Amino acid sequence: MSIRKRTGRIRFTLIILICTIWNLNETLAQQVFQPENRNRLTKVVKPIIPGFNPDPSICRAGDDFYIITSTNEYFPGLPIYHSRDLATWRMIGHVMSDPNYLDLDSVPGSKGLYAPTIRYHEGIFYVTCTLTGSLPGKPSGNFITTARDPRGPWSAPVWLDAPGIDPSLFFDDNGKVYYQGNYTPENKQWARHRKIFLQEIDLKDAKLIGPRVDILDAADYYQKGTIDGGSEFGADYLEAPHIYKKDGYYYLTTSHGGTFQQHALSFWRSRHLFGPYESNPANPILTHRGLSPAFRVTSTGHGDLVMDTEGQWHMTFLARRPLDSNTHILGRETFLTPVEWKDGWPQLPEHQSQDAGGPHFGQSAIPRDDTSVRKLSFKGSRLSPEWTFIRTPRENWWEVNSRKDAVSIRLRPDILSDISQPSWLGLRQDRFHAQFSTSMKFKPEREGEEAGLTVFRDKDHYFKFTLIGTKEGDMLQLSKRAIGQTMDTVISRVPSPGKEVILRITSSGRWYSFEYGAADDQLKYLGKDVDGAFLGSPAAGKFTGAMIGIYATSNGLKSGNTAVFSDVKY
Ligand code: 6LW
Repeated sequence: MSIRKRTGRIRFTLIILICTIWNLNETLAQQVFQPENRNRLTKVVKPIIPGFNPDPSICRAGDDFYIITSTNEYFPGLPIYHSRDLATWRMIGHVMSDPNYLDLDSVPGSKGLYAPTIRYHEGIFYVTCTLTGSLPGKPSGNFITTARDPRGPWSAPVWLDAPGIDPSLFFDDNGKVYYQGNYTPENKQWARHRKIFLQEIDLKDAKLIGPRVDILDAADYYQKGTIDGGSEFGADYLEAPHIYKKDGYYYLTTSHGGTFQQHALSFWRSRHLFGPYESNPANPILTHRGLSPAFRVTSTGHGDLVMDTEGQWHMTFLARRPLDSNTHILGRETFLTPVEWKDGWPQLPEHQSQDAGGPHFGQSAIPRDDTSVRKLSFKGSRLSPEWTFIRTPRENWWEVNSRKDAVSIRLRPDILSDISQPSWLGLRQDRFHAQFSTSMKFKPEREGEEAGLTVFRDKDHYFKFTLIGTKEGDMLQLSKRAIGQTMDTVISRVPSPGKEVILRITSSGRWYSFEYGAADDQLKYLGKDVDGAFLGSPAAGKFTGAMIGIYATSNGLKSGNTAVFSDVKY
């Protein structure tokens, strides 16, 4: 190639390079702080409570902070997380852990317990929440429960004559207490039209009293280009109302746009509790709807404020960490941000709105949340609070064996793809790079008896990694169920490696690997880097997130067999 030609090519490449850098600068420049982007937390990447923990509500009792989140069809309901530094949070129990108080029988996936509110007042903790999707004649709707100690016992829920969802409480300094929630107006102007109402509540009798007053109507903002950001969905689903009092003003916050990409959070204020409420000119103060749906944190909204002992305010909120614009395996997680007050309005701290990084996670950029694996112990007679059931267990089909540091679960007819209560115990998948392993002792006594591990999103979306009795003998099998399938698809199977086997599941973003063997250092793959994006697809587990669990079933038949799981590490 002639020198002339080579210099020409080098000059050409240089020009391309300069243009690219120029463009890059441009895009980054665009992402550097712009006042109108003040409502973005583009620097926030880590949840304070990772994994399926949506609709967080927070309160303070002295130096102790407590957060509760919604749990839909899972039991126990409404986990309570405790912290003293707002950074490290530990699950200390649940608000709804008595099967007599929480009836989730036949509640469909993503129904059940919706967004709760926790408040602390004069030595008592109060929780309000909504139970949806109950069978006719069963308890459902809004309820209130109380406790002196957040670890429990919590009182039996008292069901309230209140419409809608997302109930909250406000303790006014005149000693009166007020209930606020959202509801669908009879004469709704569009399907997703909601209003916020306020009514006094008599806590002694747990009854709403006095007039029920509408204090906010989404119709005032529908397609008006204010809180909706010009999107037709922006004023949808006005929900998650909370009221606070500060400097003589009553502040009302709500979320709108729905809990996914259009999610947004706004504030209103009034000198009078029952309004009228004026809208914050900077609304919404938090939304990532203007960012790519593949941005590393999306769906920000559903917030609740708390003031710490130094008078600094903080807001917990939900958000999602997509793997790509259509894949949200971990579901809605709990985040926290400091909040500043300026000109009588809450706002996000400026430094949170400046962006130094690229728009989203490529596979390589998935954050290596804490990837350490710890041994989970089975001590005493009870399971530790993290272990979760699908719906309310109505019989003791599991048994903790402290001596063996193991748990045994009985095979029962119920299966994962039914709206029932299977012999399944799960933990929230709370990191993109997770590893769950166990030593399982199990031998099918006849065809159809099955036990092993699962990655479960809902009855239509799961992986099963199980030992199963088949016509061809006992098999170790990897299978999956995805939307539209009427039966599980077998991905791979091998003859059973024996009565006692180590099973291990490892995730790396959307890829899941399944290993088995006699010892940790002798494991073989039954499936390597199997695509699990279906677990995070829009169709999967609308309001929930992926759960990793141990499972046993007799697939519809009667059985007296059990499976024993020990040496569980996660
Ligand atoms: C929650 C409500 C919501 O009550 O979903 O989409 C419900 N928004 O705020 C369940 O998470």
